[in-house]
Amino acid sequence: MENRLFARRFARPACRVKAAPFLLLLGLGAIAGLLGCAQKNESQADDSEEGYALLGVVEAVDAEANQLTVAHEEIPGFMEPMTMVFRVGPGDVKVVKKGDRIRARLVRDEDGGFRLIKIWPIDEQAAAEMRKVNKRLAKRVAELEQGYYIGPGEAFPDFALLDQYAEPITPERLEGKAFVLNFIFTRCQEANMCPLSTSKMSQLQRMAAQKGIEDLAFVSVTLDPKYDTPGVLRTYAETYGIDGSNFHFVTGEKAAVHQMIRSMGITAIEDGENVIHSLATTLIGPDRQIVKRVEGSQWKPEAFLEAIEQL
Ligand SMILES: [Cu+2]
Repeated sequence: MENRLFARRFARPACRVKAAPFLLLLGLGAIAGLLGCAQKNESQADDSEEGYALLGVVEAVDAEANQLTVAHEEIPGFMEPMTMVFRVGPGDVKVVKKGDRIRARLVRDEDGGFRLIKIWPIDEQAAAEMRKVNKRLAKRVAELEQGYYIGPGEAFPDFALLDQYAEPITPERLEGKAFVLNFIFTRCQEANMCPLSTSKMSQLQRMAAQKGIEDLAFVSVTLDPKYDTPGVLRTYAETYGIDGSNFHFVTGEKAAVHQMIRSMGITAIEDGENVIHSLATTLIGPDRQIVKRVEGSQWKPEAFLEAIEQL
């Protein structure tokens, strides 16, 4: 097996496409124009700095009112440790459970109410496990030559990220399943880019279900891990009416997500609340070999369904 992989890696350089020199020739504006998803940047401020950093333990979840009761630690210069009720997003009340330790940003609503955004569950043990796996992803990316990515005929890299249920997603969890992978971010305003891509993934999921195809999964990796928490992705998936049983919207530590983006030859440049990005859709076989890759948003669910049926 090792020989085969070894031989594959060196025998098939043609399946890696040289992309970077082309991109380097283009200015930022040109990339924005060509690749879409460019929105006017209203604020230059780094939104990770919005509000106050908060650490706490969830004491109650009110799914109806979209509120969490959180016993939080001291917020230096702002608040003593105390238990209070916070407004949160509709996805957050579904992802976060009583007893969870969380980190979040505390902001004020226009009416003065307290709101938590960017809510992440804290699980040090799981995070350490995931970092271990993502080190292998980082190593794989570091081995890629400038401008090359991991393409058809090669093995899909190791990774460990979190889905819209805050459950870890790894190739092991997808073992024995083919999966279709793409990249999106929930704030994308360009109808022809992420929204279209998500609609097509959802369409492909329905088509495959109608054909009775099992052992198939869908993975959409965020291009905006700073904003797209599991809770935000949960709301996004539900807005599209997606069956979450085999469709994972994934996020995680920024470095790991960016390595995943890089490994698949995607460009993603943060620009305020927007991400200027390219797109690609990839089919990975149950043996973890990359089978098919289509650049941009013009891929056809029918063509992917056909490729899936041929696996
Ligand atoms: Cu987009």
